Amino acid sequence: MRTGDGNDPDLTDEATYERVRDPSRRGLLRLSAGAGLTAGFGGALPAALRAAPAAAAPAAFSTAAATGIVKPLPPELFIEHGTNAETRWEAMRGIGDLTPVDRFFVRNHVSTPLIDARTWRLKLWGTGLAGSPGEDRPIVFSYDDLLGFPSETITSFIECTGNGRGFYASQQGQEVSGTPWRLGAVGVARWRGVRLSAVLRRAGITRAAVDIMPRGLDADYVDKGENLGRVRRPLPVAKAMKDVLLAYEMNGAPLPPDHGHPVRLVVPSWVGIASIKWLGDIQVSDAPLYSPWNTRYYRLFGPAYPEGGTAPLTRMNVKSAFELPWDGTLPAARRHVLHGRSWSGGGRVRRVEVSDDGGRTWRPARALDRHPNPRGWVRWEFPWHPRRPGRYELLARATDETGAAQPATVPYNTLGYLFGAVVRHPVTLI
Ligand SMILES: Nc1nc2c(c(=O)[nH]1)N[C@H]1C(S)=C(S)[C@@H](COP(=O)(O)O)O[C@H]1N2
Ligand SMILES: [Mo]
Repeated sequence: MRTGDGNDPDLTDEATYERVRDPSRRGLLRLSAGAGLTAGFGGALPAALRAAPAAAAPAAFSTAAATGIVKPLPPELFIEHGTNAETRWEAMRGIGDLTPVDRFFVRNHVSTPLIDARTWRLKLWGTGLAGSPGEDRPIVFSYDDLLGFPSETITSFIECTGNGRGFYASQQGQEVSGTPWRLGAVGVARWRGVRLSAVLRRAGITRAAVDIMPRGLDADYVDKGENLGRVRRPLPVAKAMKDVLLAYEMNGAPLPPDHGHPVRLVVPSWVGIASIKWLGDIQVSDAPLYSPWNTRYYRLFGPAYPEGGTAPLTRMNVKSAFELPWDGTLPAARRHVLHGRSWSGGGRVRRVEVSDDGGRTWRPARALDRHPNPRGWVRWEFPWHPRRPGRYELLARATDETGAAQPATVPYNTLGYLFGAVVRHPVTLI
């Protein structure tokens, strides 16, 4: 198989990936003007569509809640956005390194399916496996088969590519389509499961394999009347063989329904869409693969980007959040210790600074984690003694080990991905 060494391109390197795989550059695929530019996300789905019985679905569906999410979404922990739920950052105050399941964000294109692990099967097929098994005669693994592999545990964030999207409008005055998250579409969990590479090897992956396409068992995703099929997104073999997990546990318990029960992919540091939930099958191919999730979505379109869009997005960018209510109040004339977290798909966060004067002056925050996990986040604190009551904007900016930092503004893209600019967090002292 390709591992990215020798003459094989290392597709986990963004620059290489862009050069080798950009469909618009290769002329393999041309996006019609309307296709990528106006597409929205599940947040805009009408209620009738969200609650529709899933005729083509392989499993039972929860339609109890309007969101299609199974777990409780108490308003002190979550902000609901259509079929999605965002973590309130103040709910992370006093919480350890891991985001508990009761407050971990949920990003669902449709409803959470309820799948029985006892009858569940993972099917691998395609031209990148020895003997090129077709979809009709795949290599099959049961849940117990996966439990029989050596297990591995990693702590990694999963973050929606659109996390922070709402700030394109509120800070930059730019209209973008999709769920207007603030910064709560991210969580860190301890994931236990089986290395995807081990399962791909057992299934007979060949040296000719270049892409895999994991696909979920949730219902078909319908975007403005157009059925795009089940959620699936190609992943280069180099990343698939590197550090991807087939996870069956989250924070020490079986994966909960909303987070992919019985088995999901965890693709560390990459855009959340790569971490396919309710995994049903994986196509392994000796030719590049395409789906709407690496062509019309999850690429950057806009005047600052190449005609036809960038290559499919891979790593997440650097972000920071305060563990404070949004636009809340704090008692005036007191010393406060502000808390927050910063993270990056580029690796360890090396430095965090805070400003309370609109970014004119910055002072360093104090890291609470001595050896931050490159795939997780660093927790930090910042003593703050504001002199006057009134309205403030708190700014935090981080720099990761590659030197990537958070700018004051970011270029517009139509779908509002990767908002990595410094967020201006309002707070009033009374
Ligand atoms: N099958 C399936 N997998 C999926 C999705 C989905 O809707 N269906 N959403 C993706 C997106 S966009 C994100 S950000 C993450 C969210 O994971 P979480 O809901 O466990 O937080 O799951 C990804 N995997
Ligand atoms: Mo996402």
